Formats: sequence, structure tokens, C-alpha cells
Amino acid sequence: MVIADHPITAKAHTNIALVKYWGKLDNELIIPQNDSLSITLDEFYTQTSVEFLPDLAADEVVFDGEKLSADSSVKVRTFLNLVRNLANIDDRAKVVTQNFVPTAAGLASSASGFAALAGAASKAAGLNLNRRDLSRLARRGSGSATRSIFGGFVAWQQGHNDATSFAYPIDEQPTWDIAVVALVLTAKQKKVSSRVGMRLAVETSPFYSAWVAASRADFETVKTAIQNQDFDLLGHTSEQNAMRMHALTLSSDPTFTYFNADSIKAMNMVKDLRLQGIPCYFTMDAGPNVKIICQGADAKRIAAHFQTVFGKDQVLITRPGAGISISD
Ligand code: 2P0
Repeated sequence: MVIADHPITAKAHTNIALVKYWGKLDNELIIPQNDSLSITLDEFYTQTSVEFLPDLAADEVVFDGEKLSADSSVKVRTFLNLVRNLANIDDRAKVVTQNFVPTAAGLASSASGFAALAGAASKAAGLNLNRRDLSRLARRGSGSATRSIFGGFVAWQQGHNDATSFAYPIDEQPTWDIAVVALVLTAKQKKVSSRVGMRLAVETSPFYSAWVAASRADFETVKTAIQNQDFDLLGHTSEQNAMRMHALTLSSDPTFTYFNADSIKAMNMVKDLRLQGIPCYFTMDAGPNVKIICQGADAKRIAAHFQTVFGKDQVLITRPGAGISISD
């Protein structure tokens, strides 16, 4: 094992879950309560370079051109410690990361962020991890990052410990024409982080065990829909699963929601389009943004429809994206 003598750069795309992860069995190792399933997106990604340097006194993290304080880089430094332990090295690292994702607005920037960091840091430290082990490492940074190692449709097997909780590809290069229209309704930081929100759900929602049971069934249904390229089954089940997740926020103590008025307006618009015969379904994550799952041939007219209401720059069409790439 040799530490790289130059910065290693990794690019990882974000993903949106069709069957969500919302709750941990193990908070330290980030072992989830159920299997989840996502699409990796080509438009939103993070690029991160890492170099371990013997003369550096402390880890240095530059995020979108700004040097982070020790406080705001805690999660990154904790993750680097994990990599140092695995590689048995002591050097501090210089990390430069650029996000091409609206941060913390429910477009899962932590997914692409920790996937890219796992890829760049592990290789820079001289570790040569296969993609399964990379997904296990990314998981320690953020659960959703586990899935961003692979492209296309990806599953995260819940597992029961560090060795058995990892992602695997279901269909890395889908041959059917799926698109996601992302509505960026706000790029503001969310008030309740996913980490806090899902912990509240596990600890206080009386519906939590029903969520786990429903998600297990949804996972099998979406997997079958992907195998059969059954768009309506995939869309319908994903929309149901998203609403079941959001029912956990409404039933937590204290109650909260990630919906804002525009989210509800957008969800109703999706249902109206469906009544007009355009097959499309929505999903939402830990923020007010709405993502519309549709067929590629309909993406432009669906986007145009939402642009008239929410503004041109707020509506982005994206398609299934690739898995992680790492420089030599
Ligand atoms: C998901 N989300 O499956 C779900 C659906 C948001 C809603 O995973 O605590 O940033 O770092 O493991 O991965 C967002 O939560 O949480 C997330 P941690 P993470 O994509």
C-alpha cells in the first residue's frame, strides 16, 4: 500500500431513492432499517480531490472555493480518520471539493459528496477498494452515499453489520427511456436534517414498523417493475413510498414536514397531468423539492409545463447517470 504522490480526483453523481431509506438500526455504522433503491442522476454530481501530505499539520477542506472551519468540516475529518485507520497512515489531507448539486435542499448532496470523498480519499491513501467495499466505506459518511457508487438503478442491501450492508447495481445502463424532472423550489438549507428527522421517526412515530413492512414490499415491487420495464408500476410504487416516508415526519414527536406550499402545488400538478393521460409520478426527499419521474419522450413537455409556473431556471431535466469515476 503506497500513498499517492499527487491528488486523486473522484466524480460521483447524486441519486434519488424510489424506495427510501428513513431510519437506522445502527447510528454509528449507519445500518438502515430496510433495503432501499435509487436512480443515479447525471446532472447532479460532486467532484473531489484528495492528497495526503506529510507536512500538513491538520486536514484542510476547501468546499466550493471556501476553506471550511474546523467546526464545519467535522464530518469530513471524521471520515478521513476512518480512511487513515483502514490504510494505517497518519498524514493529514488536503481536500478540495466542488458541488454541482443544490446543497441541502433535498437533492441529496451528501450522497454524491461522501461517495466522491470515499473514492478519492481511499485511493489517495493507497487503498485499492472494489466497488462493493467503496460503497461500504461511503456508507460510513452518509447512508445515501452507499448507492452513489453505482450508476443507473441501484439497490442498497440493508445487511446487519458493516460487512453485509452495501449497494449493488440492478441495471447500470437502463435501456428504457426514463427521465427525472427536478423542480428546485428552494435551495435553502433544510431546518431538520435527514439524520435528525429519521432518528425522530424511529424513536417516536407510531407508524414506524408499518413503514418498514411497507418499504420491504415496495422494494420487491420496484425491483420487479425495473426487470419488466413496467413504468406505471415503478412510478406508482415510488410515489406511494415517498408519501409513506413523509407520513413519518407528520407522525413524529415533535411533528414536522419537508413540504412547503409549492411542493403541494407541484404534487397536485403531477396528478392533474396524469389525469390528462401523461404518465408521470412524483417523489420527494428531505426537502421541499419535487422530482418527477417520467418517460424520456415526455420530459420536455412536462418540464415546459412546470416552467410556466415555477420559472425557467427552477426546472431541470436529468437522466440516469454513471457510477463513480476515479482518476489514476
Ligand atoms: C434516501 N434520504 O433514501 C433518503 C430519502 C432522504 C430521503 O438518505 O444520516 O443524508 O447521512 O445517513 O443519507 C438522506 O439521508 O442521511 C437520505 P445519513 P442521508 O435517499
